[in-house]
Amino acid sequence: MDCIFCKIASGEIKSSFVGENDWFVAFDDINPVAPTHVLVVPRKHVKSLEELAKYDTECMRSFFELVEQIVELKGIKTSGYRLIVNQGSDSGQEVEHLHFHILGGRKLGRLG
Ligand code: IU
Repeated sequence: MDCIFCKIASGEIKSSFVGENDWFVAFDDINPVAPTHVLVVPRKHVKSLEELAKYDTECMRSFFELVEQIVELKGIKTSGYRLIVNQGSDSGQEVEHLHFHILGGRKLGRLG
């Protein structure tokens, strides 16, 4: 499958992970929009939140544990951060492999 995030997750494309577990890998976004901009990506080619929700609760727990590790590592746990998923064309989603953006390190402004 020609999916860049599958290739990053499998190590076929070299990337420096800022965190990983059995279900997810996390790496710095190549085009950051905040001082901290990390992507958390399922190792499997999951396309949507609905598809991810079919996996077991261990997967969900591992996701939130990894987010916690990353915000601690990046020093934004106390100051705060935003967790975003773009899904579908109205959201501006560019990569079809589901990914969660963690943004922080500056005032992020209102959504809208
Ligand atoms: P979006 O939610 O699909 O719009 O976000 C895709 C993100 O993936 C975007 O912030 C890109 O900068 C980022 N990205 C990346 O970090 N590495 C890549 O090789 C590619 C995109 I392609």
